[in-house]
Amino acid sequence: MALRIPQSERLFAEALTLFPGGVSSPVRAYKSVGGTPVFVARGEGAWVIDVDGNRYVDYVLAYGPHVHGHAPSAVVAAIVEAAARGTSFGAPGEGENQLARRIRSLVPSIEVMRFVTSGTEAVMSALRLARAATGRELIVKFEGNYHGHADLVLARAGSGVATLGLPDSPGVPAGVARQTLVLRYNDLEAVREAFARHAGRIAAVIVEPVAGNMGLVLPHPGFLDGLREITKADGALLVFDEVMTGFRIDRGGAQQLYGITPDLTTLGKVIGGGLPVGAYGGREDLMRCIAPDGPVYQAGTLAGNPVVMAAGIAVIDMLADDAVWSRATSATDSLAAGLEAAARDIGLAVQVPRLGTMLSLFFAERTVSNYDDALASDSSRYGAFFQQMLARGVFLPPSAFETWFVSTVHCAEEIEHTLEAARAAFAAVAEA
Ligand code: HOZ
Repeated sequence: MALRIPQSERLFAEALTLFPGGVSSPVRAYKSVGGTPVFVARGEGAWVIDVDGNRYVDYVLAYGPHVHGHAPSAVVAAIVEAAARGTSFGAPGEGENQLARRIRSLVPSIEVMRFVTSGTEAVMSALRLARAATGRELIVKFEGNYHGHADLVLARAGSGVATLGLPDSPGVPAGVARQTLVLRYNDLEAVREAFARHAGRIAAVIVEPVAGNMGLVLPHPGFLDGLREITKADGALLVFDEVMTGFRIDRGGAQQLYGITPDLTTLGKVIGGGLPVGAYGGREDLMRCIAPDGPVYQAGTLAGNPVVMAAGIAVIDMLADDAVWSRATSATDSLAAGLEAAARDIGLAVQVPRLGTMLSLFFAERTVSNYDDALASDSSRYGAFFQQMLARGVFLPPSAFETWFVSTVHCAEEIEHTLEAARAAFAAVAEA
């Protein structure tokens, strides 16, 4: 089954002369799945339409932000109205208060927050604050967790770094890399040992509470509680990177689902409705260290942008409807169960972890618990599956190390279309 994408091919040929890899962000180049990246012309609810007119059920959803699918009318109207009033002022706006109040009511550990313009910036700022507040320098992160592309968190990173199999951190000064201790996800013993060896020197542990950048990897029971206990006992801070999981694992994020209160949280994606955004926040005593209340500097010309705030408010308000939320989580469960059944019928071993509105697919015999397990899964089979699905009108992340996202407008029709495609795709993969 061949996909006809002459316009995408033409545009990609030109893009290769303009951008590294022909793209503005590496995973989009399809390096690990092969073929020409599809150029998207527009999105409609759960679907995207490419420049050649092909339609696909979309599980990329811009890597997470579109929890209500593409271009929901309430969000579009909010954006248009805000833009008509002016796109940026470099002055406070009421929309910042309105979005912040909503975030705080859903994620109460965020007592005080600051808006920034990307998840990367949120993480950089939160970790600077953690170092300043504790007077310590070491940061603990986990293999396969991705916290954006700042120097201090690039080691053994997931997402595009894993997809492309890149070496650790060319361009990152050795002195910076030495300040980051990289441990195995779900390995509490390794965390205990690190704290024993570096007692009183670790500023923060940063973690994706549910890892979404090596495929979806769930925390083992007790892992997150253990991180909370160990950090507290040592006087280090616990930072939950919920850029991906916020408003997706649960409406209050992974911290709500697991009942853990981190000291600081980073957010992005959903709170901007698909426009560039990030936020970090947490305990008031820590956040008051940020300038101008305190000495820790961080600023941004476009931070708290009124158009972004308007989009975020509309998205969060739509999430308040319980029926809407449970439709999305049920669609995620049906899709995951259907994928498992389809693979089992063909005799293929797959793992389909799912939680909230996130899932992923590993060609693996056993549960994936950490980065080494994810790397050991059969990513070339994933590439073949991806191409089969694309040709059948299903748009998946072009990497085994990215998460699939479901929206509140993925209904029975979209799930059935996807499962029908998956049955044929698994059969083709098994035969290859
Ligand atoms: N690193 C992003 C998701 N994990 C990918 C962003 C993109 O290519 O759009």
